Amino acid sequence: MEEKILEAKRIIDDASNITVLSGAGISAESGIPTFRGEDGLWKNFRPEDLATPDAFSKDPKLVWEWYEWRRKLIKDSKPNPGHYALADFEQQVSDYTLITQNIDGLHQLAGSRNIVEMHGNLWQIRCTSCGNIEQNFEVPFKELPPLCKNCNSLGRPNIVWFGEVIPMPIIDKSLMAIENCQVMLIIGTSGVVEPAASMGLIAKQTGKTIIEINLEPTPNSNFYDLSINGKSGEILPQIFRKEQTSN
Ligand code: BJW
Ligand code: ZN
Repeated sequence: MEEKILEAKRIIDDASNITVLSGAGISAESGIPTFRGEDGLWKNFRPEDLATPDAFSKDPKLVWEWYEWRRKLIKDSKPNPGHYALADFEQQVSDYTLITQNIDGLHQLAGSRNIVEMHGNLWQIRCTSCGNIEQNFEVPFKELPPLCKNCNSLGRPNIVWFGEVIPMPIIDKSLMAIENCQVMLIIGTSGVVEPAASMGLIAKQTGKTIIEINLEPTPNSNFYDLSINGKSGEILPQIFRKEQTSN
């Protein structure tokens, strides 16, 4: 492990353009459940009942109740050392993009700036009629389901559900960041949900060095240049720690 962390440090020290792809695992140490695995959300909830456009048209209130529960959970949580290590690192490197599949907003709270939110944001409501997007931090909601401030139509979470297309500007920005980087860090994602899952493969095909940080091996681990298994909240601060120089 120590050896792998030193190797990651060496790779990162030599790079001036870094792209990160993060997933639910980076927020696990903030107490936010991941999706898959033993304690994952999909153990107790069926995605087809809660995270698809069909589920929302059938029962918007049920879907909103689930999101309200998650908003409460996330509002009470804080960024962890992994989020902070990435935010500090952004200040030290000339080109840096953080692509996140997370909707929790914890990277922003930690101070990260150049963020691409692939799957949307839990704190935004999008009108199903006029498309207006509103920032909303109410927990609990004054009215459920929430209505659009512009036109009073039904609001929905501004989140990409299964079967929905990720907005093209988001895909473009992600691909551009991958194309331009020298090193890609893939942190806390199982790598099974497309199109995020293919981002690492695209980076690899275009000759980038890829470092994965995950509690456990993933289906893509063998494909990457370096795969470090452990908690991102413990590993990231070690990778980005600046050595003390004596003078
Ligand atoms: C730690 C840790 C610690 C724990 N430290 N690590 C091609 C092939 C097959 C299927 C498809 C395909 N293209 C599209 C699809 C369909 C679908 C898909 O991919 N399905 C697969 C599941 C098979 N994709 C879509 O529908 C996407 N749309 C799309 O592609 O549009 C075009 C299209 C449409 C239709 C047909 C064809 C093309 C949209 C996907 C949207 C995903 N949205 C979700 C839910 C949003 C709702 C919500 O949050 O409320 O986003 S799914 C869920 O998974 C969530 C996450 O962002 C996403 C990824 O999960 P993530 O982050 O990887 O979490 P986990 O739980 O899976 O993994 C956590 C990891 O952390 C684990 O590995 C742990 O080990 C690790 N870990 N603690 C470090 N402390
Ligand atoms: Zn509206």
